[in-house]
Amino acid sequence: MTETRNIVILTGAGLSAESGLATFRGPDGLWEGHRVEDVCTPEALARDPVMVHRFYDARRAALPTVAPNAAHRAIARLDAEWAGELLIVTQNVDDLHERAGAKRMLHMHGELRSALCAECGARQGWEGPMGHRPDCANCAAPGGLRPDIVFFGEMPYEMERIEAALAEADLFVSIGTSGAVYPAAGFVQTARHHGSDTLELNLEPSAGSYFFAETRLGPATELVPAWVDEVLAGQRG
Ligand code: BJW
Repeated sequence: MTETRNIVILTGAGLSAESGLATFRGPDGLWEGHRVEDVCTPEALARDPVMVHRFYDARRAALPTVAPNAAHRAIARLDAEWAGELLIVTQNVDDLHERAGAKRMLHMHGELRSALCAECGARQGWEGPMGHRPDCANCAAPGGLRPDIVFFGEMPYEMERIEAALAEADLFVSIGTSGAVYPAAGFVQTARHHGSDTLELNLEPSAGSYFFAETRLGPATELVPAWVDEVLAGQRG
């Protein structure tokens, strides 16, 4: 078996569930009875900006009321202590990985604490509400700013960097994601194609569970710290 050196971790809403943030596709799904695929689109923003802004303003406002959980902290510990390459790719738009201390990470679906100019494409840090549709600080486009969120039909961020990391990975680990949304749902197959080992940590089997060499089922706050202990013990040899 290849020695594990390069790790890619993909995280989803299930990682933040035990911090009190709703997932998308459960019975208590985040979009309150709407299918996320119907409302999380550029067309929905154009059709009903008040509703879409209200939704993201409320989620941004909720961030200070939640805290990283044991799974976020374990991943941050792995980031600090793992001597090999590591890339944490989160689909989450919350800031709990960063607040736990993770550094080698990226947000492929955008961030609540960021605004995107629909005119010039500039991204800028954002706190507080955006429902009044502020002007862009970069190009001064009136009402140009929108939530910096990757909607359906839009290209996720940093795909080249992710694909490069997957091509070099010895171990791909997917945590707390349903495998319902592409391109993230296809990462396991890309990793396998390049010869990586694959592990899924989730409450229940994801849509692509059969692509993983191993699946462990349970809450992230139990599975992730145990897995990180295991990986770091292996590193110590
Ligand atoms: C626990 C737990 C606990 C619970 N412990 N686990 C037809 C076929 C294939 C693809 C397409 C198609 N038609 C269109 C597409 C493409 C489309 C797509 O995938 N659509 C699907 C509906 C089929 N994708 C896109 O449009 C993407 N862009 C794109 O493809 O661009 C073109 C491209 C081409 C080539 C290369 C690259 C790109 C953009 C997708 C944008 C997704 N945006 C959202 C919203 C973000 C903002 C927001 O937060 O509001 O991202 S949608 C939503 O889903 C959010 C999430 O990041 C994403 C994934 O959800 P996630 O994280 O998996 O959450 P859940 O709720 O689904 O699952 C939670 C899991 O946790 C469950 O499994 C639970 O069991 C588990 N869990 N508690 C451990 N305690």
